[in-house]
Amino acid sequence: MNLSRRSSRCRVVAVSLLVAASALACGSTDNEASEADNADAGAPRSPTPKQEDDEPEPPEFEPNFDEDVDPPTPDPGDQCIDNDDPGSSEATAMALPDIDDCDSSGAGFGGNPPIVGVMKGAVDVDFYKFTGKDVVGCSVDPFIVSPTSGLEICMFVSCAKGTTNFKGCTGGAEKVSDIGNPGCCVATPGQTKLSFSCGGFTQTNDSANVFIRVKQLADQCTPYQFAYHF
Ligand SMILES: [Ca+2]
Ligand SMILES: [Ca+2]
Repeated sequence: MNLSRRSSRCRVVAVSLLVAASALACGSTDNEASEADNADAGAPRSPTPKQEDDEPEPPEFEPNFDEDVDPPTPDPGDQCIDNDDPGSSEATAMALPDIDDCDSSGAGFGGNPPIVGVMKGAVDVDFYKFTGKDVVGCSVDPFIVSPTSGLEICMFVSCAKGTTNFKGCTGGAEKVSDIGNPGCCVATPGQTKLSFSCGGFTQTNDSANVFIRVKQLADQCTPYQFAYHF
């Protein structure tokens, strides 16, 4: 399913709910007004209901998956084409451009294209890596999201300096990679965000090497895409 389409559908639902809520609020105000009119003089007046905050929450930075850019699904009869297949471990991961912790520098964010690849059968494992830089003015919150169905997608971190103090996942589940890097994994379509810090009390820079692992359970040919930021 397409996330942007789903999120716009959610906005439609949210707007509809707001309209419905306003209609209800108006209705109850009218009822209260007529009750107040009918009430005996001196009866305590019910307090004015607190005005609901109508301002919707600003949407979280949304990845720009392009539904038309989804890699074409190979014909079932055809061979599974898996060009530029990344390696299956941290050591042989495909290098992605380094980014900083401003979310707009991530793949699939800020107008940058998402990463696309192919899962070829049940034994294919695709590893990617990039360095995330902790810069002034933005916050370190590694995040990954994929609209593709049937994958397990993980993000593992290893601090550039000092020990990696892993703190947990928002969405997804905590896992450790084969070589011991902590991280978060999620079944797709889905998303997960990592929380961690680097070093001890004197270490304030949370720049880190980040590894992304893509697997699938089904033995099939699955073109996929994902977006991330650091
Ligand atoms: Ca592959
Ligand atoms: Ca960030």
